[in-house]
Amino acid sequence: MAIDKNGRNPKKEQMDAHLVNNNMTNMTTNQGLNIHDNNNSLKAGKRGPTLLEDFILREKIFHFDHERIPERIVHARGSGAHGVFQVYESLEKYTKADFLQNPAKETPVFVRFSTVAGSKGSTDMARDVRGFAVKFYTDEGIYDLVGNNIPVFFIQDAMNFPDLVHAVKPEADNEIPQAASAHDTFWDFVSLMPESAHMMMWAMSDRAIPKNYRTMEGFGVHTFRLINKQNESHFVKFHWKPLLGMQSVAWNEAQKISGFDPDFHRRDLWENIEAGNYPEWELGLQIFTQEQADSFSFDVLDPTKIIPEELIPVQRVGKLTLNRNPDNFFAETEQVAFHPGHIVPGIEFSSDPLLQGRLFSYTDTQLSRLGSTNFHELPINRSVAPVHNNQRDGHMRHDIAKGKANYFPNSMGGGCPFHAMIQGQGFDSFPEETTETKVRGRSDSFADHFTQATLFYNSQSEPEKSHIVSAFSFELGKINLVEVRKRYLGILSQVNKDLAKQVADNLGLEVPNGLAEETLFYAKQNHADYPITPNKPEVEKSEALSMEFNKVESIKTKKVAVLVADGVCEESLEKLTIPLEEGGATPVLIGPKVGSVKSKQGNILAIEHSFLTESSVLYDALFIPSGDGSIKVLSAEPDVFQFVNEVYRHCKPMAFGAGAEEILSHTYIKKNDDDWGILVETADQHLDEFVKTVAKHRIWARECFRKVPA
Ligand code: HDE
Repeated sequence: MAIDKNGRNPKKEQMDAHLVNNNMTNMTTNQGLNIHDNNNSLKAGKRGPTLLEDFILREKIFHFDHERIPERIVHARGSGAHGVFQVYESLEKYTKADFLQNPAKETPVFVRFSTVAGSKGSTDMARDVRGFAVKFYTDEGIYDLVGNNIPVFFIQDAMNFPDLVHAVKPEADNEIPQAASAHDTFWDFVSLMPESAHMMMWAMSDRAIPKNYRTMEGFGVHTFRLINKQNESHFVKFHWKPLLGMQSVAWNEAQKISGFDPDFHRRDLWENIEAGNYPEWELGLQIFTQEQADSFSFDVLDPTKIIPEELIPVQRVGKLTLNRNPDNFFAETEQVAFHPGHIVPGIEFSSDPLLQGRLFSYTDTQLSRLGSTNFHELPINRSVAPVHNNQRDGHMRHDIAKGKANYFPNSMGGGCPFHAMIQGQGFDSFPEETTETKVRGRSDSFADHFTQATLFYNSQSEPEKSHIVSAFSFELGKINLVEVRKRYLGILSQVNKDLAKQVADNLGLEVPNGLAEETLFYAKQNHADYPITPNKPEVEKSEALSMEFNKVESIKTKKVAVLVADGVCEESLEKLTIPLEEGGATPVLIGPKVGSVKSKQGNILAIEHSFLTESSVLYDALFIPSGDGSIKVLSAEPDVFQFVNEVYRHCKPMAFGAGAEEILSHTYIKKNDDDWGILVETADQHLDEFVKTVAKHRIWARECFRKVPA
């Protein structure tokens, strides 16, 4: 049932059975009746009133009136794609999960990426956590790994989730702001919840403004269990490692992308899959034993904690490739229903109290969203493993169950469907011992809220640290309540004094002496002895936490803006466009208007984009080739100066053909200030370095807040 050696994909075949092709067909009603006039309603005379009898009009409008379904309560904005997963080597030592046994087996998957706070139509580029939800259509049923691009979470117990979401969503009285955490209710909440400190460090880092979905990591967040055939259990943390490495944008850039192209991530995913640049991730596992878990300074059941990779290395065990766009957004990306409780034998939950609460929420929410308990019958949600049970009826039932016996046990149906007969063939829960007393409360092993927040901050490169300072300063600067700003500075003071000081300076405040009384008041409700003496961490620094220290240098799929006008020199142009294309990047010609430009050599070059439709923020790098005529036109174009200033400010590489550097004199860039990443062709300097510089992604060291306008 997995993808066979001839490439037959059972999930695709199952879904193809539902495809509707309107090619060369008559228009009909939903009852199959041919329609010959789809423009005019039935009236009493051409100028008379419309007749109620017009069932064709009524059916059309009735259907239209009900086209919308409620959006997801969180993660409403998203994009999905189909693909495959393959394990590199059998993982039988750890798990009996069938799809993790055989490297020859390709399992179909559907992945949906999302932002969390915004509505369905909100911008992709919000500062936010990204959802990374993977549905595996395995031969043993559906397995959903419903993760995020950040390995920890804001809260420790599911009980706080509705409060967190209420606080981050637009405010209750005026529904402002959309897809943004920079507002009073959110910071009020997190300033009273010190357990969110670690997550807030990640959320204020560049991880929360990924350049695209293809270049972000994914995490299962909670600790799960792997169970092998011998019923031995190991704990596991799931990771997705993008093969293109991690890339993010600058915050100033993110804000502008939201205006120029709010569908930036959606478009990127779609276009790259269409172009055959299939996004790839490796599945990483941190596998550890109960004894190891017991020895850590933190609790592995606490979802605000990571396991540093220095402690338990990530083993890369398989590959996920996204290779097919959906046929229909609504039918697939909107109707797909994930659930962390969709598991297969060999994978199990831990007692993480956040995970335990999720196990209720995800099926429940589908009732509001998809309207029926039969959501599993929708083509995108259907298992490729056969489904047989006595669950019946309900809204929109599709399957037609034969026979009278809809109960168990029965003899009238021959006892069918019967229990899986062989021991271990059906799903068995791991027999974890539980001897505890029922209690509503929180473990004191969850009370160390700052050690890992500090670890995260200390593990960043200098530019990454400065982005975190800016993000806290921006968000806290946007809120109205000075008391909340002060309260949050109290939290930052526990994470890193230097960080707190820099943010306080930007807000015109002093760093308070410890946590605010209100923060302590709420924290004491969970831990009477709060604040506790923190445990000594196993590591003081973890390079795996920094995007900068984990860069993959590549120009693959990068887009380079090439500014040209009439008179551009083709020779100069090709010096860079050819090596860029050879390396898998896309140079895009942008001119004063769409249509064409005439080169110095007299050829017509097609121009699909103009300064009017494009912006530097949609590109990874800039190249301005030589050509006197072209340079003259570009030097009189304010949009070009803006373009160059922005490319500089956002730390992107730029190259100028001989003579083209004249344009710099119209910008805020001081030529000799810093030539790192600015390549200018001269008699003895070539542009050979450009491809390598683009591969480096950004030259963050060039960052110069407020010195160059953008
Ligand atoms: Fe979710 N979450 N969540 N969540 N979540 C939903 O399910 C919920 C949490 C995540 O692309 C909802 O079908 C609770 C952590 C993703 O369709 C809902 C709690 C993580 C997606 C829900 C959490 C996630 C969702 C909304 C705390 C990372 C999008 C619509 C107890 C590990 C899936 C839906 C998609 C969606 C509940 C916390 C990831 C309401 C109660 C932690 C990627 O059921």
